[in-house]
Amino acid sequence: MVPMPAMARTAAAVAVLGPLLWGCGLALQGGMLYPRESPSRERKELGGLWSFRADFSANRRQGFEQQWYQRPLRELGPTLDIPVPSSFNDVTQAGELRDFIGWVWYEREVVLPQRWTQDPGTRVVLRIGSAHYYAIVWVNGVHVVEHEGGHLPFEADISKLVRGGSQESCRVTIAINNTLSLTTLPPGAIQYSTDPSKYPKGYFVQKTAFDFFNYAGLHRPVLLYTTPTIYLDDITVTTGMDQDTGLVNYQISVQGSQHYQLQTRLLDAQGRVVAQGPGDQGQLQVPSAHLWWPYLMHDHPGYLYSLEVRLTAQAPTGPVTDLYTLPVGIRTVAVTERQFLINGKPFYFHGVNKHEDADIRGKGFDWPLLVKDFGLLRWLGANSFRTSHYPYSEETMQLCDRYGIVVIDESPGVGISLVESFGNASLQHHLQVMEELVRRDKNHPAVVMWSVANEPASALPPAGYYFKTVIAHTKALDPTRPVTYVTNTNYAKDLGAQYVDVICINSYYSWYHDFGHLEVVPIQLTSQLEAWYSTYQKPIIQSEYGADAIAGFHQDPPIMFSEEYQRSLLEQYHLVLDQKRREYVVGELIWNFADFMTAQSTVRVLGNRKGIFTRQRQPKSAAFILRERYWRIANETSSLARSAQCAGNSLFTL
Ligand code: BDP
Repeated sequence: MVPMPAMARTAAAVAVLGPLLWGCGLALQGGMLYPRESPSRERKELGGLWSFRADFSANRRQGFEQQWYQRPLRELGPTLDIPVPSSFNDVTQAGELRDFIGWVWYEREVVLPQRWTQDPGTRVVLRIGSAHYYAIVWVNGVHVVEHEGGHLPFEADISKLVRGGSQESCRVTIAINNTLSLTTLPPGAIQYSTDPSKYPKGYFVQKTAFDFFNYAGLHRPVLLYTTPTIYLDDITVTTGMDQDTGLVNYQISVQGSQHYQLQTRLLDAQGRVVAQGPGDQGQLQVPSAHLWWPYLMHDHPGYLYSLEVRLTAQAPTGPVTDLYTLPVGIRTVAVTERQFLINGKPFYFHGVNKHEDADIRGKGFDWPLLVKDFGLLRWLGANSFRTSHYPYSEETMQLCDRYGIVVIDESPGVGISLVESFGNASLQHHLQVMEELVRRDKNHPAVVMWSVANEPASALPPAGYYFKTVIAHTKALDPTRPVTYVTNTNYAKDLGAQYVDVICINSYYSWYHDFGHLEVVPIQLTSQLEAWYSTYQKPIIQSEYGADAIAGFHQDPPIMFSEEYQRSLLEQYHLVLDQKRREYVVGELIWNFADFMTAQSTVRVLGNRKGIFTRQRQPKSAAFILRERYWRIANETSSLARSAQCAGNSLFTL
């Protein structure tokens, strides 16, 4: 890295995150239940236009020096209207905002329902679905919470701040810094260039070792919700089967009092109570249970029960009731030496890797986009995806549960490439992120495996201890699911593979080397799969493979970047996968579902073009190849899929 002069170091200190919560210790306090409405809980979405200012000052500290959180932002200078949820990068015409590094400030006035401010029995919580990367939140100028990490929710109880006679509204201010450092997840580094003959004063850029644009902002819904002051804080559900009896184990935590009663009921999809039980924990038994099955594995995929939890207690203000309903899918997951089993049956992942990425909104959550993507997944016959390379929105996970789309749930551990990112600070943060991820997603039946990282430098000496620790920690948090990380390290040098349950391998034969030589794919892929399997005797997923294709570029015989080359490369992979899936390969996930934006470079033409759909979700030729393949594979294992396809794809209807 370029040596840093004093002036630049000041900028670095700011750009590389301001006030920090490093190493704030493990074992998270409290739950992170998705905010659902119920007779005892209300929600108020704070989506729409927020006031916004990027701090372009040289040291990026002007916002803190002038305390922008103390007064309305507009009183302290010009503001922009920026939509939430959205990345801020692509919604304006300003190139300097697209590539901005440092603190940006969001602000919004919120009108509060009178009861929220006057009823002492109401607890008001501010919840942020995701703010990338480091966020500090104030309400009416009072600091309420900070959070590190761009892909997981956090919240603050703001009851005390909004309560009181004349409060009709409150001002929410959120400062967000997108700077990535060697100990963030994903890691990055600020690189300073100080040669005045080449760069302007104070020039620095954000370096990263991952292949997607570092979009930033308030990416997911921000909302207020209420609970009573004695409330259901967390629910953990695990499920099993005994013959045809479904077992639903529940554990409930309550905050606000030691004295309360709990009653839990399980309702089927028709709303009939099928089991019930009292207390903080217990097991519900469901005779002749409907299992949660993946899409194309059963005629009713994604069957969900509803777990209704009712808390009653006596507060000083009077009797309290809190109600929360959690969707529950009854299913089991297991791994053998050669198989991945769901409900005891071999499951083959025929799916995709995705990104949260689209024109204009960047990584901002968007319902129309989500519905379109799920429609395309079902059209394709995809039964699964990996949340490459960070946790996706909670709403995405909910749709996976409902539609039976199986998920490999990946942490933001992507681009861990330097030895400095394997130190203790990184490790502690990685453990914390896994806690937050498991806490958020543990109850989703669709999630069948945790992925702690993508393509880390797993041959570096500290990687062995590092991944042993992260994987053991994840298993301790959730003993019910297998754990993996995705590797592209040579099988003989990979120091963490011994700790994973399933080997996930990425490879790009005849793309990043042997350019244009599709004939090398079968031999190279076969050698690699054989080497991995004979070394580890664990099931293998081809977790990435693919080729860039610019939609509309045609060359026959195929040439790189044409649609024909992408198709042909896929076909070469499929020759081998068709053999090995009868042995120990348990899945194949194409890279990538859709084209997506990356940092600019000579190897990226307006982003990564390995999508089988364009960024606007239109199919390239490869999509049709995969569709034919995925349905064929599904047909081999399920008579249902065959009949659905014959009957005009009635199963596709969303
Ligand atoms: C893989 C990475 C993925 C990249 C892909 C590519 O896991 O994030 O986008 O390569 O180069 O190694 O297209």
